Amino acid sequence: MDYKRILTIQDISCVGQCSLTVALPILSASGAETAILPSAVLSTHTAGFTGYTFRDLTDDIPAIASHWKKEGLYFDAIYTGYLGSERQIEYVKDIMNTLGKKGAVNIVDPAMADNGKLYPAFDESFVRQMKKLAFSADIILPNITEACLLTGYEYKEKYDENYINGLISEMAACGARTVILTGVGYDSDTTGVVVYSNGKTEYYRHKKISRGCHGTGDVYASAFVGAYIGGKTLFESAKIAADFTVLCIENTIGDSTHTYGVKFEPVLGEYIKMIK
Ligand code: PXL
Repeated sequence: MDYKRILTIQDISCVGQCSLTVALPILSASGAETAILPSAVLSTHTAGFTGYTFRDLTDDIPAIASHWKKEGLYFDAIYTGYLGSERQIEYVKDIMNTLGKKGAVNIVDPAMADNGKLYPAFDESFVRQMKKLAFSADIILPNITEACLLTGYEYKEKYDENYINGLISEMAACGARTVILTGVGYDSDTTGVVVYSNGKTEYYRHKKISRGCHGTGDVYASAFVGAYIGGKTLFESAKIAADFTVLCIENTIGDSTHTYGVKFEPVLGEYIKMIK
């Protein structure tokens, strides 16, 4: 297997099992060299905690990127998650345009919303900037809320296949080439992921666990990126990421005191087996 170098750009939530504290170990477990660019440093994530600290690192980014250029450090894939500011998005776009090796894959998880709502730190103007980044990427990994915000499509909690096909068409019309749409369930016991690429749509249905856990979007996206950059197909990668995320949730739900993230570390070995 080729040894690939991935850059992931997302925040450090010091405690909270999301963003870089999830992406770095999962991508490393996939066998790729993983470079990081922290978008911001927070004491915890913003879902369910109050009084968290937030240091935006936007102003550090241009100097970091220009040092990498000077050193000739380029990447096989650039994968972005939760970003620190609207202004930062321009810098991230520039990094995608200039620091990828030939044929590099740009992957955007437009981590900004869930369950019909934007995360507390973001507003409409952030969404407008995120659209530019998302629709210039090779692969986008939104949930339904994020896909609706990116396209202006009406958000619905209850929906059918026609609704989802309409949402995918809107994404394609806005310029999306490959979409991994997460959290798509058509009945109460299952959920799944829609994989859209080259005009073709496939669906992977899997078990739904009733307790929603924070950080699973980041576990999913990181597991997907690791599998895909490691050589699995889009659909295999989407399936592996889903199966691994379910495993992480199953490993967590028995512990009612563990509320802020998923206990993914004890099952990382299973992820390594899945991508072999
Ligand atoms: O998991 C997405 C995420 C990442 N980083 C921070 C967050 C969230 C979701 O709320 O608050 C800081």
